[in-house]
Amino acid sequence: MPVSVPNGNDPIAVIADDPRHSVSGFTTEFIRELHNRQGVSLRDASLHDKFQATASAVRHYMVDEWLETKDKNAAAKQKTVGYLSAEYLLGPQLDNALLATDLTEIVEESLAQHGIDLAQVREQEVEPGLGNGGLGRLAACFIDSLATMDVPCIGYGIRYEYGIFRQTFVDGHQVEEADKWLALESPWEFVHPENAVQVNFAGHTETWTDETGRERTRWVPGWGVQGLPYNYLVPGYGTRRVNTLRLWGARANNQFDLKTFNQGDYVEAVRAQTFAENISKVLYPEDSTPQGKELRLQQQYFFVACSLRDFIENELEPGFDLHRLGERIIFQLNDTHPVIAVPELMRILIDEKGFEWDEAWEVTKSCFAYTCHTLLPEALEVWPTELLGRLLPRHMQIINLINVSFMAEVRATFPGDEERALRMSIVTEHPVQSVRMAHLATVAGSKVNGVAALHSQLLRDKVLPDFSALWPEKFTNVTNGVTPRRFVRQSNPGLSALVTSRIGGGWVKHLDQFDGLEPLADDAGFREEFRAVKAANKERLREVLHKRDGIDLPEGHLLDVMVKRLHEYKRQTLKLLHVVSLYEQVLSGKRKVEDLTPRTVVFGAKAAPGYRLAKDIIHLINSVAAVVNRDPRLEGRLGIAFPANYNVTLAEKLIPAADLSEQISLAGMEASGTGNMKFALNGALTIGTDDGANVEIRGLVGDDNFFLFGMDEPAAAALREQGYRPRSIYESDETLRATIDLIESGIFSGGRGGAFGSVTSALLDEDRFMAFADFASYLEAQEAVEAKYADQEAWTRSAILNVARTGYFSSDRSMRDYLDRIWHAGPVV
Ligand code: B1N
Repeated sequence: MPVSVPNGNDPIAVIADDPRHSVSGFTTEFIRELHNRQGVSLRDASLHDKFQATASAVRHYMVDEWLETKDKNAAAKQKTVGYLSAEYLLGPQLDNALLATDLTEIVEESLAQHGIDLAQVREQEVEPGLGNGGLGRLAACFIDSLATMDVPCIGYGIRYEYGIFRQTFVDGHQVEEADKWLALESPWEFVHPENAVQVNFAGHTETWTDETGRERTRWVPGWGVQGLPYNYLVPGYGTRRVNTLRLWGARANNQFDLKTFNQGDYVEAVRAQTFAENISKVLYPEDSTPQGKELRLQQQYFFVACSLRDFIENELEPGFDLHRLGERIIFQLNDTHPVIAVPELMRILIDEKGFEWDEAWEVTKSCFAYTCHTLLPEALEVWPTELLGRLLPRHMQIINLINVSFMAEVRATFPGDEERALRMSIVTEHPVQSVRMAHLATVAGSKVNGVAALHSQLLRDKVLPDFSALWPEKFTNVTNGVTPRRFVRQSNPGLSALVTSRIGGGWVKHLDQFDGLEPLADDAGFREEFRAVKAANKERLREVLHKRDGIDLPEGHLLDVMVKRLHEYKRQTLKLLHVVSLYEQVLSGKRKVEDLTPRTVVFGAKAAPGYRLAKDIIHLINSVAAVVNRDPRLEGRLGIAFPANYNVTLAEKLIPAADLSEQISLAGMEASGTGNMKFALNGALTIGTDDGANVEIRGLVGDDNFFLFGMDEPAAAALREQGYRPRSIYESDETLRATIDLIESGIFSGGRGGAFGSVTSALLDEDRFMAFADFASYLEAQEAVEAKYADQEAWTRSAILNVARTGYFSSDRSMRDYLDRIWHAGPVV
């Protein structure tokens, strides 16, 4: 049954006044698309044809508003947010477009009249997986919020031909398959080959004297490529604004290469073209740990050069004075990936527009702000000057010049402190001469922000302390958020309808209205309805996992969910040790099986293909699952479900069904997390460390409604300082020892001991992220979970309070913070 949620006190969605906004109106559009786009009759149409026709017909309803938005922007001449991000993890588009156009019921009815099931049509969509995890999904939430808040924004990024790999399991091991998401074409994009942008690489620089006798520099590139813009519509909710996401695809450029190489090596010229087309071929599947590959730098410069050129040449009126560029654009650097935009803008202003250095630098500083998303030192991008200088010789010069004046400023402010100057330098000499992109971003950006309160504090105090001493006012925090449209309204229709029946529908745009639910936590009738929603969501998940993965979730279990990228710092192993310890306790008779709270632990996690230990952990999880799930001694009271290929589509089904949200990274490691917010907003309770945004979640929901465990960041730092010895914890903690010994016994590897030696010895010998140190505390917190779950009324009360108190984590609020404190921009209506 479709669930109708009115928009509450907000203006009705985009096209309510459109005569096409009716069942017959949609049917006309749909049949026209089937005929004209797919070239098939309804009788002969495949399910895929029906999806394509549905999607493109729905898109019709947004195009007028999209064009109108462009006109509005051009007339208003206000500041645009240029969000520069190498990743956008968009997730499926159809439901989002249906929600924005308020067409869900109309389309459902129209298709049903022709014997077509919208649910089946929906399943045809392949999500654009153009991101790895939280960073890419955050970018997608932010552009949704800006459109909804009527703020002009262009999202700029890369149209990867292959998104994040598809994960499969073969004998419990992760195997990657290419994500050919474009194989059946995307109905959502508009490509404009006529607006292709030239992007150059390599070559050399030379000086020349202009008419005024001034010495100038120019870049004589070695090869080039064209960037083709692919436009995606980003509709706001409950507004007429439709913003643009502009993703660039690389195409070979004949004229340029052939001219350059003509007299020389023709074959080399053609080879270089093929090679050029690889630039937008594939998303690097590393989350948090960039590998410093040349192709990645090419990708970064490629999309940034296209985007700057596009904004300056196409989005500003002819004759606009670029000295005032900062009044019209703020480029937000989503981590260091787009930071090469800084020297690119300098190059454009100086070499092409004839600016003096100081003028160009003033403009550049006003056009950028930088968001840091990590604390892991290995995640801070560094490019060898050899590589940068070879690929982008002019940019390397400019970076050196920026560094010269920056070093002069440091030395003037801290005379005689040469060590400080070396620590702060943009160019480091060790281990090889390299450019630290985070330093460059911090020097150039008007603001630098972390993504949760704790993270921003650690960023100031531990990652960039010298910079925060020099420019304290540059540093700020903006806690991440998630879009309530996708992650509550679309993904949890049951909860949406229930909430709307009590507090109205205004929450979809004003999530702080969730606080109106607070008194309902004490209403037994509401609690019962709330539980019924959760039960229905679990049932829906059971159907999805059965069909998608052949997994049969047991009924009536506590659903304990840990979904995120596989990384040691996130500590999936700690979760697994908990499961193995429960199993061990039953096997050894320390715990009666009937004392186990019936529980299914759900994992979802991709490992970077080159991250050996992470892949071994996946293999271990699958191996434990294979044994535990089949052991009759557990009487079906404990199980593991590990569906392969966790993605946005699955997240939308999994999160609304969860009871318990696992957010168990070592304190001080997870910059923010955003899954943690999605679970809380959907009424799961969190078991978590004092890390990232968990700190703020706990502060808002209260200690009674959150299961805290483990060391806090200062405690973890102190333990590391004093010398951490995981093996001594293993020796002194009987439960831990029995758990590790059970893994090493070979029981999960057909009797073969040592099969998981890479995992156990990483823990016993090093345990970089101190899982052993937090193990006892984690088990204790899990006992508290079981005690609370046994009292369903108390549990539900806490779950409702989690929903009621976490409206703060709307990405609309994050956007308001960026607008007020960093961008100094606002809506255009
Ligand atoms: O960004 C998210 C945060 O919520 C997470 O805590 C954080 O881990 C994540 C290189 C990254 N940080 N760094 C990356 C991704 C891809 C890549 O190639 C780094 N992702 C995060 C949103 O703030």
